[in-house]
Amino acid sequence: MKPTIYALNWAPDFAKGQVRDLRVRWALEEAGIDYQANCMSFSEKAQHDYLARQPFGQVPAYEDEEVQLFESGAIVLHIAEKSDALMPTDPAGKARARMWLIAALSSIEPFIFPYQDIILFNAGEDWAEARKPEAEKRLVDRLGQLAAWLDGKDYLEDCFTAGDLYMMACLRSLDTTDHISGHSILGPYVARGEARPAFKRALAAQMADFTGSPPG
Ligand SMILES: N[C@@H](CCC(=O)N[C@@H](CS)C(=O)NCC(=O)O)C(=O)O
Repeated sequence: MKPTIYALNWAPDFAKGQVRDLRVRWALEEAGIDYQANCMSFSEKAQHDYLARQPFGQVPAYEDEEVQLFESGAIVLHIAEKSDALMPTDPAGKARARMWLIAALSSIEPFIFPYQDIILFNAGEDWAEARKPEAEKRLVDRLGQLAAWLDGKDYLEDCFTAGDLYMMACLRSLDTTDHISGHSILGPYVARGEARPAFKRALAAQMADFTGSPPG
């Protein structure tokens, strides 16, 4: 049985190429693991059967011969354990790759989310305009700390790992702004990820699966 990812058959334009099953598709492509995608409508993902896979009614979910999982970070880590393409072979290297994936989730994304809430989902609202400068400052400061670590390096550690995959995916979610594309260190770092053939295949596959209609 091929691993199955559960994804969406429709997303708003700004989310296309960003929906988080992309992270899982990318990991599977890097690992050379063939998979199938089960792409659902918004109403299908809210139904009882799917909530048994993903209690929050979100994508992605994942199933292979060993396990059913949700949470894109957990799924990417599970896949990474299967492939030297995503994890070094030594225990310390593995631990540091896991550390970076968790850093992306817990030390970078919490600075991205409030900012996106303001600029994407609540643009123009008085409260959003009032909070924007502080949210932007916090984000820029945190990105600066990451950039200082990456200065002079191609990847977070000696070679590309699942930690980079996840970090790059988080950073590229800022692609409607110039915080990454205009950054002298983070821009090239994310571009290095987006240039990987596995990323390109994953992105093309997600885009090709958007064949559905908006929720009615
Ligand atoms: N922490 C979860 C977040 C999943 C998530 O936010 N999924 C979004 C798509 S990127 C979703 O399903 N949104 C639709 C909804 O929440 O109804 C993960 O990383 O898997």
